[in-house]
Amino acid sequence: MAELRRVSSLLILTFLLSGVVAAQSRRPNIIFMMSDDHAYQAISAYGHGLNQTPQIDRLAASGMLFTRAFVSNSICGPSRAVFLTGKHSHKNGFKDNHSRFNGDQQTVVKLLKQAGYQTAITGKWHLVSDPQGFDYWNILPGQGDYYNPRFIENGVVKNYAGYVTNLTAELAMQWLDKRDTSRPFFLVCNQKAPHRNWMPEQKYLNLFDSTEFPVPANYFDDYAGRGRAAREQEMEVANDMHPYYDLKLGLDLQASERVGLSAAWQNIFNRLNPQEKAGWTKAYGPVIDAYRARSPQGKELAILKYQRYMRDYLRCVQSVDDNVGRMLDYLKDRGLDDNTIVVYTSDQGFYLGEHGWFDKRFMYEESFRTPLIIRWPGVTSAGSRSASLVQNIDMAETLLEMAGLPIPSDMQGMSMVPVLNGRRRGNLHDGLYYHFYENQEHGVAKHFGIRTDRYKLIYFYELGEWELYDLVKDPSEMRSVYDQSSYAAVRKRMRTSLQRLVDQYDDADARAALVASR
Ligand code: SGN
Ligand code: CA
Repeated sequence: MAELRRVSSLLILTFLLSGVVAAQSRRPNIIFMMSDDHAYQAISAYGHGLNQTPQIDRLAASGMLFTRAFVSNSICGPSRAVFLTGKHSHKNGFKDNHSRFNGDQQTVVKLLKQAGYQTAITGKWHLVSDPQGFDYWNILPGQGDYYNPRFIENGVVKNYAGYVTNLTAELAMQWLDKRDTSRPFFLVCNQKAPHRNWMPEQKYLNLFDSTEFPVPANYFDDYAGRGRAAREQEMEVANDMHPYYDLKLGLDLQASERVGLSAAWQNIFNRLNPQEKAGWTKAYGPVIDAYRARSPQGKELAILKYQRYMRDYLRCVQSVDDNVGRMLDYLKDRGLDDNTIVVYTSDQGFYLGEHGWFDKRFMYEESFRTPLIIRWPGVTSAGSRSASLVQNIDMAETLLEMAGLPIPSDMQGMSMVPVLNGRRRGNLHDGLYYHFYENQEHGVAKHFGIRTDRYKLIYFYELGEWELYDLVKDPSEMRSVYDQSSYAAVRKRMRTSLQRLVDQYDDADARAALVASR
């Protein structure tokens, strides 16, 4: 009898365990790809017509594309910290790029790992402290280099020959090759590209040589109709881009030229091997010669800079797109695409000449918004688009729910699952909260604000200046209506809604700034 009981309990145990294993292997794999500074304007699925990204479009064609996805603090490290924690910057502690991430805190990675997921990250990290919660990490130190970069593999620095965008994807796929196939995986593949200083891969050095990109309607913005913040920034293509470092209007520099960003450029250029340098000289030499011969000025020079910027930026995007394709092929070839969720996004948006700018930081649309495409086999309908207001603060909770895990009560976002499965058609959020803290490089004043379906209220608290935009009447945000009497009721309502979000997210600095503004 005792023997029988032992056998039957063993049987039950075996049955239960096999159930656990089956449930685990049914759980979806997740590949999360985040590029750095990839503007939605530079993804053809978003329909801006600048370039072609057939691979990212392929992902969009088989998943859901978000036309109104936003970040909560438009800059690299902070955005990544929000993604990891599902908390706003003032809660996760990483407010600007000079912060250091406290890796001891709860992250979506750790929660997935605890639940049995294998976890890995390759490429850009930018959070200073070592990654935690990843079984495997192979990250770029700081911003990383485009050519022949160093990576830090689980703490050990190694040199690689090649182009960073290809390497980041290859390291990810090599890890996938080695993983334990009996368990689901969570793989983060973060591209450095197309971050400044936009150094394209060899094979794309001549792409777009004969393309003249359309200059944005507000490229020559005079910043009238807004406050000081827009006027006083230092991120204008025409005035703040460096001739060598950014625009490659000189390659191998004279010793006397090698100061400041010119020296930085020379160091970066010296990472190229002789063959690569020769390729660059061949491709850019004629451009440099033509520029020197003509020596354009004024408006002509401003447009030339824009064209130089767009060509290199979009060439970098092309390699990103190729590698998204390699990743999708990898999944397909191994029969993994049916059970793997794929996310493509950027750490924020970017200005491609709108308002005359490059870079990000502002709560204005181009940098506040970010591309977001999610394919969840069996859930997202192919080629669907969502205009729901969603934010990077929602990503951690979304991934947890996708994996069937509970959502910790201290996370501050909302799961996007109801949007992904089509049950929720409207906005996930009534209002999105934003707070930017880093007034250093590029001179963008600190600000916080709220965006609703139609309006955006921004408070530049260092300047004591408010701005209000009616996004239906003025989608390019050229004219603040904060002081217009016809918007008095909107202004009042928006200030109340902002106060509510500040309280809900418990942002003490913003609360104090609001009190002081009364
Ligand atoms: C660097 C760039 C800036 C850029 C920041 C933040 N300057 O400092 O142009 O805004 O990174 O970018 S550079 O001279 O070093 O290229 S972020 O994506 O890392 O937040
Ligand atoms: Ca970035």
